[in-house]
Amino acid sequence: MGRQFPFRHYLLAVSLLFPGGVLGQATRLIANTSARQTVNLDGQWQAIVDPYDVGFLDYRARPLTNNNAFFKNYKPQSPSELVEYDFDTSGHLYVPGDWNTQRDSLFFYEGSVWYKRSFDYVKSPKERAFVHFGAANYKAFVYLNGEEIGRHEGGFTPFDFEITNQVRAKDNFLVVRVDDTRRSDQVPTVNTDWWNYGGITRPVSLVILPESFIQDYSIQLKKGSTEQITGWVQLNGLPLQQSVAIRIPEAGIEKTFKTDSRGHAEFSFNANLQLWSPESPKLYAVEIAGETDKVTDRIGFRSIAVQGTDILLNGKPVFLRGISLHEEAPTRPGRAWSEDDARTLLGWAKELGCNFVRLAHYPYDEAMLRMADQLGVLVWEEVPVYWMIEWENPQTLNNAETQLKEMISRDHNRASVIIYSVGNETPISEPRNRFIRQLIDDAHSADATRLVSAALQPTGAMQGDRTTLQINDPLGEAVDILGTNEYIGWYTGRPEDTDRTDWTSPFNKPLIMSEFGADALFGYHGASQTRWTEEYQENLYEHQIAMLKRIPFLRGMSPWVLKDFRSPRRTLPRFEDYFNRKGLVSDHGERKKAFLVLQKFYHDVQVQPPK
Ligand code: GCB
Repeated sequence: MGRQFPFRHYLLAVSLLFPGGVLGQATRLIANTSARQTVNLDGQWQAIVDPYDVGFLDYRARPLTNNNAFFKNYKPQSPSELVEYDFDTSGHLYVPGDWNTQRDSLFFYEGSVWYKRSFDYVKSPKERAFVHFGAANYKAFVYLNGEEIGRHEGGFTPFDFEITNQVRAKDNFLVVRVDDTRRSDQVPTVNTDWWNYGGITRPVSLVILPESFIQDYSIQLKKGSTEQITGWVQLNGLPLQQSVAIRIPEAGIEKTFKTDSRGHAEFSFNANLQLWSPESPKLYAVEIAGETDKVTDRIGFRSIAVQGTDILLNGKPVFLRGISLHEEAPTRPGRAWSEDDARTLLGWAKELGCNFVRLAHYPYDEAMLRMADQLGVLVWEEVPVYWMIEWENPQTLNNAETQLKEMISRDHNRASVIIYSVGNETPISEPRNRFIRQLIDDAHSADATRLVSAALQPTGAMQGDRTTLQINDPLGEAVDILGTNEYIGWYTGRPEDTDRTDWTSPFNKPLIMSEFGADALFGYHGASQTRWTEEYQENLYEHQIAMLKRIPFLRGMSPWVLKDFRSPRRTLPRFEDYFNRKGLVSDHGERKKAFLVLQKFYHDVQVQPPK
C-alpha cells in the first residue's frame, strides 16, 4: 500500500467553520468562480520533473523542510553553495494541460512534477484572496512563497485555498507538486482503461472576494414540483447574519431572506418559470445579493424523477438517447478542459441525435456542464469508483466520498445534471455493497433532487439456444436508475448472439444500457465478421439496437464511446496503438459507419419513442 495522505487542511478548516447537518452541506467550495473577480494564472509555468521525489523527501524518506525542498525555490547565495534544483532553467509546461502530451519524454511518465509561477497582486485591506484549481491529477501539494497552503487528493474535482494572509503585492511564487502515481488505495485504483494524464489539467486562478462572501447556494425546483423553488445560501466570513436577496428579473422574482448566525439561509417560494429541457434549454439569470457580496449565475429549472420503469423529465416520460464520453480533446491529443472542447464534443453528440451524455468515468471540467446546460444535453456524471477499489479501506471510502461531494458541490445548480453515478463495473461482494451503498446515501443526502445510478453488470443463464441476462446486483435495490454495461459481440460471443438474448430485472426501475460497443479502426474495411473493421462495429450496433428495442424497461442508453481515446491497456500495433478504438468518431474526428447506424436509430426514436 502506498504512503498515506495525511490530511486535507482546507477540509478540516471547513468542517470547523461549518459543522455538518445542514441540507446540501457537501464539501464546501467557492461556487461559480468564473463569475467572480479573478486573476488568471494559466499559461507557461516553470516545471521540474522529479521521478524520485527528491524535492519532497530526503534520502531517508523524511519530508524536506530545508532549502532542498523545491517549494522553497532557493537560489545559491554564493558560488560555493550546493543547490541541486533550479526552476529557472528546467523548462516549462502549459497550464491547464496534461504533461503527457506536452513533452515526448513525459508520454508514459507517472510520478511527480513541480510547477512554479510568479505573480503580483495588490490586495486592498478588505479583500480576501483564494487560489482556485479546476483540477490537478492526482495529488496536489500547494505552496505559496515557500510555505505550504494546502493539499488535495483526487484528479478531477476543484479545490481552493485561502491566501489572504500570505499574498504580497510583488513577487509571489506559487509552487505545486503534482503526483499522479497510481496506488492501490486510491480512487481510481491502479487499473483503469484510460490514460493517466498527469498535471494541472484545468485552469488556475486567484479569486478575489469581500470579507463576507457568498460561498455557495442551491437554487433548484423542489423535488417533485415544477412551480416551487427551494434552496439555500451559505455565506463565509463576518458578518454572517445578513439579508440576502434572490432575484430572477426575467421571471419577475425578488425574494429576501435572513441568514442565521452560521451564515446560512434556507428558502422556498413559488415561481412561474419556463422549464429547461433539451428541446428548449432555457436558462435564467439568477442574482444572489447579500449586503457585502453579489454573484450572478445562469440556472435552468426542470424536474427529474422516476415512476416505475419511467424516467420523467418535467413530468413527462423521456427516453435518454445518449453516448458515453471520455474527457479527451476533440481535435488535439490530451485532456479536454475548455469551453471550445466542450462545444465540439457535445456538438458531435447532438449531431448523433443525443439528448443525453454519460460523462464517464470521473467528473469533467465545469465548462462541460455549463455547455450542457446551454446546449440542452442531459448529463450522467460519475466518480472514478472503477473496477477494483479497496472496499475495506476506510481511507479509500473517505476519499471516494470526498470526490463525490466535491462533484456535487460544484454542479448542484446545473439543470443538465440529472444522474450521479457512484461506480462502474465493480464486482459484487459484501464490502463493495457497503462501500457503494454509502456513496448512494451520500449522493441522496447532498442533493435530494437528482437520481443516483451505477454501471452494473448482468449475469446470464442459457436455456436451449437463448440466453437470459438478469440484472440481479443487490445494488439494484438502492439506485434510482439501473445502469448496465454489456459487451455481447465483442468480449463475449458474436454480435448475432444479441438476437437470442433476453433481459429481465426484478426491480421495477428504469434501465439505461450504460455501455456496449466494439473496436473499429477508422478507414479499415472488410467483412462484418472481421475484427477491427468499421463493418464489424456497424453490424454490432445493428444487432445490439434490435436487442435493446426488445427490453421493456429500457429508458436510455449510452453506447461506448463517442471518440477513440488513449489507453495504456491497448497495445496491439496497427489497430490499437494505445487507443481504445470503440469510438464512433476516430481520434482525428472522422465518423465511422456505426455513427450513422446510431444516428438513424436516434432519429427514429424521436419520431416514435420506444415502448
Ligand atoms: C468497460 C469499461 C470502460 C472500458 C470499456 C472497454 O466496460 O467500463 O471503461 O473502456 O469497457 O472498451 O473495454
